[in-house]
Parts: sequence; C-alpha cells; structure tokens
Amino acid sequence: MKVKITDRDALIVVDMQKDFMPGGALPVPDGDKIIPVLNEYIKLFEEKGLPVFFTRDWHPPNHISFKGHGGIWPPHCVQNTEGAKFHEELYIPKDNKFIISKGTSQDFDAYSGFQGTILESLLRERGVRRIFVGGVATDYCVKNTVIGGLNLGFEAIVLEDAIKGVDVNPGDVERAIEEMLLRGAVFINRDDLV
Ligand code: VGL
Ligand code: ZN
Repeated sequence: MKVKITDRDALIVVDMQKDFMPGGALPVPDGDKIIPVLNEYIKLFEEKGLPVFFTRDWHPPNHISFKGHGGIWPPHCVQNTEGAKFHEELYIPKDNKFIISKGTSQDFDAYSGFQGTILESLLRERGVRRIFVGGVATDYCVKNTVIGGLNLGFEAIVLEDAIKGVDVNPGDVERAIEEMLLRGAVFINRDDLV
C-alpha cells in the first residue's frame, strides 16, 4: 500500500527511553533495533517540515505503577534519571519537535500519550488530522496512544517496522495489533511511504 505524507500529518515517537531498551529497568526485547528505521521516519517528517512528537514516561520516584506502590512494574523512567533519557542513537530534530511527558503525577498512570497531556491540543493547533506512530511498547503505550488518537478522531497509521512489544503474557503483541486494526488503525512499512 502506498501512503503519501501530507501537511496534515504528524509523527509520534513513543517512549524511546533507556529504561525501555535492553539493559534498562523495564526492557523491551530488541527495543533498540527499531532505532535506525525510526530515525528514517523522523528525518522524513523533519525534511517535510512536519512536527515530530516524542512521548516519554516521566514518573515520580514513588509512582503508583511501581511495585510496592500499587503497581506491577519495577521502577522505571523516574524523572531526571539516566533511565528516563532518550536512547542516545535516537535522532531528535532541532526544530518542530515536542517532548510530551506522561505519568508525571504520583497517583496517576498513563499508557497513552494523550492522557493528561497537551498532545491533543498541540496536534489540533497545527491542523493535524493523521498521526503516524512508532516506538515501544506495542502492547502498552503504542497501543494506547494509537487507540487514544483514534478515539479523539485522528486517523492513525502504525509504523509496523518501527514498533516493539514486551509480551508479558504471550500473545499480547498479537492481540494489541488485532485491537488496533479493529479500531481502524492502518499498518505500514517504510517502503509504503512516498
Ligand atoms: C510502558 C509499562 C509501563 C510503555 C510504560 O511505555 O509501554 N510500559 N510504563
Ligand atoms: Zn511507566
């Protein structure tokens, strides 16, 4: 399938932080392997003058999603720590990029980049109608960001070659993909973009 990028499009790069990469606190297996192709998408959007949004998990130290504080996850992406930084190979444009922090309050978690953030208003201000989404994890923050966007009326295109999941329960990634498809997301690869 061929998809043409227009000036109503934006790219959302989900949670490409050290803690979600191999060696991090909550690693997504092979999470770093998608960086080269993600960078290609990022540069393509940059060349076309289109906005690129980078979401990041940005939790306080006693966050509700952490084990011992009501949640299931090991502590990860704690504000201002090394693990919360973006992977150093991730390409971040100088201009027309936005960092969206989520899960920033102790008592509130957010798997979607739209939850408790200004992402929607930033997209609407720019006339964005369609979001292209890549990053990690397919079965958590990517899925919820895609569905969150669809629920708000955006079209959503998932970058199939630039996502990775965790599969805490085997089949989670497959089910996440199925759910995104059922809700109307379209899946493409780098070669589909013109
Ligand atoms: C995520 C688990 C906990 C994600 C964030 O980015 O997919 N997963 N917090
Ligand atoms: Zn988190």
